[in-house]
Amino acid sequence: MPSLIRPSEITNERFFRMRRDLLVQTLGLAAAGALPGALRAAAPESAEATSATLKYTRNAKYSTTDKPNTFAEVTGYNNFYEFGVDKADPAANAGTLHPHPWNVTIAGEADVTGTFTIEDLLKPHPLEERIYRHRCVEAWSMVIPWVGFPLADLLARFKPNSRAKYVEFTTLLDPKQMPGQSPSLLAQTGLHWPYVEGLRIDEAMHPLAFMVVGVYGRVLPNQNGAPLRVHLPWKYGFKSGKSIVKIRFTERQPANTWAISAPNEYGFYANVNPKVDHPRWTQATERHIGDGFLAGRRPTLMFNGYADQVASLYSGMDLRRYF
Ligand SMILES: Nc1nc2c(c(=O)[nH]1)N[C@H]1C(S)=C(S)[C@@H](COP(=O)(O)O)O[C@H]1N2
Ligand SMILES: [Mo]
Repeated sequence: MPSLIRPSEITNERFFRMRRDLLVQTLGLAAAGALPGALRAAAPESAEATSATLKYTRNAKYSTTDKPNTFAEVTGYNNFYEFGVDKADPAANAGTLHPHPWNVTIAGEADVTGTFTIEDLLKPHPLEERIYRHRCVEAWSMVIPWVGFPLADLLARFKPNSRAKYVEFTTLLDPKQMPGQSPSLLAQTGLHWPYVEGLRIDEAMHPLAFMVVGVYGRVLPNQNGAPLRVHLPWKYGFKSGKSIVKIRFTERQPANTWAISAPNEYGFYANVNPKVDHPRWTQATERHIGDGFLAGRRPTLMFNGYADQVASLYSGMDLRRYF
């Protein structure tokens, strides 16, 4: 219960929004297509119309057969605190982000380091579409048709050395483009910028780890992390850093933004696990965005349904301790 764990400002905010989401579900508003704010303000038709189409092939092997969420849901119900804390905020506010031109710095324990244009980074990689499950730590889920390429293919080009045990991903820091980073908003979000996430190198090299540049066959909208974001479908969404400007290979486990803000609530691993609850809510079930009231909550699957592929990465580990 929140009163017992002295939640920070940010966790209060999250708790408030979760309760509101639950309320929405309870009232059946989502069923009526009347999800307030978030989904209605979303769905900017213009985003669909203006974003350039991509050339890609479908990857059935790594795609779920679950029905994808709509374009409106995927681009209108987002977490991207650099643009505000409500689900509709990123779609409404991310127009201030300029994803072109864009550079990415490669640093740390690798033979090839330096700053590269995004064109140089993307050029060698054929794009594919993968329909992935997406599970937020706030116990909601979606199914999203991402376009991108294996993260491993990108990382391998920099020849990480034997000390590269982890990879750190850093989001752009620029309060002019990302108004949620201005100091006056620190109290509201409680997060320290830039947003940083990290993976163990074997997780990053896993064939499911995906470097995302598009969604629904189109260039990634700003609110989804343009021009470059990662997605690890077996982990809670917060592991998937958006609008990445730096990739650093490290010997030590990187500190990640949410774990810094509330280490008892958000761990480094963040593997989807129905048996390890968040201190303030259950992870055993989830609300699937777009499901009607009558559908009820869905059971959460171990590793978000990807256990066959990824469980071996964690064999012998106590997943309650390494949550
Ligand atoms: N830079 C940055 N990356 C971020 C976040 C954020 O606030 N800032 N939110 C994370 C969380 S909690 C989730 S669930 C996913 C949401 O991705 P989506 O909006 O494309 O669904 O992005 C993740 N990456
Ligand atoms: Mo999330």
